[in-house]
Amino acid sequence: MIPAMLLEEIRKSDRVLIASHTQPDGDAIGSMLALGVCLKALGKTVTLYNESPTPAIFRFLPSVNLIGDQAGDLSDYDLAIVLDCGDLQRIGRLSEDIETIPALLNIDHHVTNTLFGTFAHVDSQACATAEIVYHIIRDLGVAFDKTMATAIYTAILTDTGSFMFQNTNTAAFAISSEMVTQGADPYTVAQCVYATYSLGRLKLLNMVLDTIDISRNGKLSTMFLSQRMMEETGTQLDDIYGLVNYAKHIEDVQVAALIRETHMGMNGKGVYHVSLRSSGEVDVSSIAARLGGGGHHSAAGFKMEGVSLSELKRSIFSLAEAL
Ligand SMILES: [Mn+2]
Repeated sequence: MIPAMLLEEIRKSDRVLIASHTQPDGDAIGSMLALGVCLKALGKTVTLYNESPTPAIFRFLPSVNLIGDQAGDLSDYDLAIVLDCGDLQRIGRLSEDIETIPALLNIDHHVTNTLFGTFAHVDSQACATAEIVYHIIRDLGVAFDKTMATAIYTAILTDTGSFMFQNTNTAAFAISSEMVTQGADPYTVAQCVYATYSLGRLKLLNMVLDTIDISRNGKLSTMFLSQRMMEETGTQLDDIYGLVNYAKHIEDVQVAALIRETHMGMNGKGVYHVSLRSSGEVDVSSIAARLGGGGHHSAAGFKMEGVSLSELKRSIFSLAEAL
């Protein structure tokens, strides 16, 4: 159920800024596109903003060029909508000023959502933010076209790990089925999202798999990705999409961590981003939240800086004892 107040807030606004998190995934991109196209159909002026470039695997989406990294003059907007972000900082630099826009809707499905904004609608039971966006579009009375259908379908497909993750619910199948009826083509989406790996990505995968370490009790695995590996393979951030899942598929592993070096400082101390994935039993969002990050039950992350790689690995492995 979408709250009437949320729909009213959208109906009465004319100039809308829609934003989502940096390093966007399929849910961030698909939710933005579907809602953006819907609001345009209602005659509103819409800007879709993401600080990061759209990953190559999502550039096939119809109307994807509506997404840009310029929000323009924020005083031009009467409404901001932030999608798929557990906290406002996830949108990047724009988080400093976006609250100058008179109304800010926070629409999300992360359990760790901080309920920022003038109105928050967080449904942690939703398989993807796109599930909530689907209901908003329906409640606004806008008919789905191929563009919206492909965006919603892609978002649900990727956020549920192709209907394999724990968040896969009946809505994931019901909405996907309806989106296919409305023009989404499962074969095309699968080809674009899963079958377009560059040679560089496969070489990077080879290097990253070589770094797999398993805790003594076998329940936690780590992988490491350095900036140098990306330079050597000529890969970009969007090539690492999904890499963390490989270490999760190992027998007995309950928690997989991908440690990505984002900045190398002096004395071997760096800045690291750690992605955590759970095979289901362990709630990694609470582990991430304890370390200053956030996410979902089965997929979460946090940042760590001013530590060496060995210090960081030691603290991650210490988590294994509690598993
Ligand atoms: Mn999501």
